[in-house]
Amino acid sequence: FRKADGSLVIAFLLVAYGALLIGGIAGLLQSLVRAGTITLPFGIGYYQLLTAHGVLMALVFTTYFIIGFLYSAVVRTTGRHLLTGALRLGWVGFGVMTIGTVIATVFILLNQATVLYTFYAPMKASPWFYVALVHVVVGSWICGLGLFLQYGYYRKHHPGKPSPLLTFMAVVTMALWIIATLGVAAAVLIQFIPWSFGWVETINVMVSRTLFWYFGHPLVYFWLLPAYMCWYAIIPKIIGGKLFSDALARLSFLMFLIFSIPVGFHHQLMEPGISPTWKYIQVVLTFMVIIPSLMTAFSLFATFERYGRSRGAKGMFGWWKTLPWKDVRFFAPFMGMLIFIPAGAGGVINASNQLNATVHNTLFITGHFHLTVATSVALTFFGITYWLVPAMTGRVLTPRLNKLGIAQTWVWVAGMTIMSGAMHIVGLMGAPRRTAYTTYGGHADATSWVPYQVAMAVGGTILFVAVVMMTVNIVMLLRAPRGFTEYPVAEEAEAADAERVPAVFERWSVWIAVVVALILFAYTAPMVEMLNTGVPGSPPFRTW
Ligand code: HAS
Repeated sequence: FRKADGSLVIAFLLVAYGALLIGGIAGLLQSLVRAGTITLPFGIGYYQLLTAHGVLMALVFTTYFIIGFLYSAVVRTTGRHLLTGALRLGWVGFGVMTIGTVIATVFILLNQATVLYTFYAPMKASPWFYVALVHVVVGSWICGLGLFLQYGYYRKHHPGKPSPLLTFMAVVTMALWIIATLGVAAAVLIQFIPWSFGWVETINVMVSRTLFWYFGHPLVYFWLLPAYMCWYAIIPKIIGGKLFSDALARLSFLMFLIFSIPVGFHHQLMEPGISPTWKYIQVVLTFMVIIPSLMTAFSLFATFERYGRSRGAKGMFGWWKTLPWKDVRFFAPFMGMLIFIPAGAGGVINASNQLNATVHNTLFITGHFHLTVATSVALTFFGITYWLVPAMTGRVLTPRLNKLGIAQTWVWVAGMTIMSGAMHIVGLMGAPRRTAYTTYGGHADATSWVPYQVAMAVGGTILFVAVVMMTVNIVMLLRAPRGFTEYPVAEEAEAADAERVPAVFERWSVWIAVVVALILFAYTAPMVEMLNTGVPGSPPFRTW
């Protein structure tokens, strides 16, 4: 890696891990408040900390890590350094995003943007918080342009050939992000900014929530797809095996692109103002988006089994013993995969209309996303970090650091199992999410939740230790001995496979047209209804 390209990637990773540390401190404090263990000093509020925790962990850590990783993947697999234009766009995007991130964080810490990471209206933040969000989104689009420029250059110079798998996946992930963020950008620009500056008096709450979830659901796949990039195209190389099928991996990514957007209503199943027919249609589409994850599970098992058998493994699960358990580059993502099995099952429960009525707005949902994004995705990102940082800085992962990485993974898994397990159980007992510690006047139900909330705080404390361990590991990685670290990329099991990738997979006009058609189908009628029934004077359109 050229130094200039490596520096860009490292800049993104450093902001990501800085956010993880501050978000981790906020997470620890709010879980202790919730358990009734501490009272916050200086008028700091539970919801203020919860906002900082959600924004820094779920939005800043992930987005920065992902953009840095996507850039690295494209540089590595297009076989050259970044074009000058792409590098410049990367830095400009980074700068714009970082201005926005700093402003947003300051306003959250000043208690002027205590609106949680979903910033639902009618909760109102300082207008500068929304202006800051626009910077983050626009900055990320500029970074996206840089990636597309590099991709376009590659395609132009390799006519008729499929692009490298990791580059293809990076392009799909960025396209998904851009299409999704159009929704949140529209909500912020057309609704939140005029309303928070006081230019208009009311806001159409249903439209704002719908635009948020139009973005919010594909957002979770924007987090997941980079983890899948690692699982499909990097893990096989780390274990010494080969990718099961290049075409299958591409197809699953295209399915995410198509089906992950028109499904936002599954977050709004309990909301009034949306007809059951449209909710039903979006639930069906939600079940479509489960399929590419099942394809991924199949492909991973096949990769592990094939590799095991090539090493002489016998029996149905003999391959298990042949995997490199002592290598943190494999172990951390593997624990992420393993936990994605119950995490995904929780998602299927949430998506089922009747079951959603039981779990919506309870701690079950909080448990679900701590297993998905905060375990499967986060552990995979940690696993990537152990080779990405050394590869970008010309250093090596020492055996000692490898051991520290394995220890960090265990601590994270232990903390998350306790915290998320307690959240799932107490959620089924009816405990609401996003509520400061309360005994509900000593009501028996609320009293029965307390032990679980204490377990959540114990898990949260263990997780905070894991965040500190990860921070120390990053510092040590940056100071590791100099040397060469490979950026692992798997070959396909069949050498000719890349040639067999259907050309239509990269005909973007087809896929974008399908995506737009599905979005229009799933959203037009319900949106028109929401606009027509909005409060008079509420933006975007209704003024009568
Ligand atoms: Fe979700 C709420 C439905 C996946 C994140 N989700 C959330 C929220 C977040 C989130 C953050 O339908 C809360 C938002 C808020 O603040 O209100 N989710 C789903 C469904 C899936 C799903 C159907 N979610 C995710 C992923 C996330 C994420 C991924 C982050 C990265 N979710 C919902 C619904 C709600 C929701 C409702 C709203 C609830 C409400 O009422 O508010 C699916 O995509 C899941 C499919 C996954 C699988 C698992 C496949 C397994 C694999 C691993 C293989 C393992 C191997 C290792 C090979 C079916 C790929 C094997 C080794 C061995 C030895 C066994």
